Amino acid sequence: SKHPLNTRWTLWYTKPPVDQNESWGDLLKPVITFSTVEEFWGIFNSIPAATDLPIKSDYHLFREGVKPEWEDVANARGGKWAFQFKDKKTNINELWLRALLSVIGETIEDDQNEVNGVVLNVRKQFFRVGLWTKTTDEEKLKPIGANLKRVLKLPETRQVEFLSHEASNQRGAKPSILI
Ligand code: M7G
Repeated sequence: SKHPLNTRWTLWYTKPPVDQNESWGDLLKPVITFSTVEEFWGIFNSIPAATDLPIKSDYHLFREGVKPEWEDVANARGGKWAFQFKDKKTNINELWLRALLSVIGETIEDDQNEVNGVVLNVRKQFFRVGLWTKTTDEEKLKPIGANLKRVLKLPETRQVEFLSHEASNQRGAKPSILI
């Protein structure tokens, strides 16, 4: 028998632009929706690993019905905890899998339903993992940020940064919370 997850999840992919005319909306597409542990592994084992993705692509894993955009009502008043891995020796494939499992297993938060999804950005100089939340409420966010640090195996001396989506849209935005 299959092992159901608490909620259904949709994997999205952002492909790198081939020309300047392609907008964010043209590049972002849903790939597949699933609701069991077994389906998750089937999908994970058949899609390219993080290290095989082209630069400027993203994976997004979000609760079904939530688009991985600031504009979605579930995201609009929230933000993201993020960390950039700049060291080429980082095992990003393992860390991304750990992030995915903590989100679909909902071990990244205790019962609050504050996490909407998780994003992997593949960029020229780094991989960024971002954990998207419903709120910007510091009391609710801090334990989630601390869990993300543990999931990403970050030492105490490294910090994850929280930025509200509202602030992300402004130039020179500073992280509002560090943990
Ligand atoms: P990014 O992928 O979050 O980070 O944003 P990066 O700067 O490291 O690449 C890159 C660009 O993608 C933004 O400046 C926006 O033009 C676009 N973009 C990213 N996100 C997450 C959104 C979104 O949620 N909504 C819209 N409209 N554009 C977005």
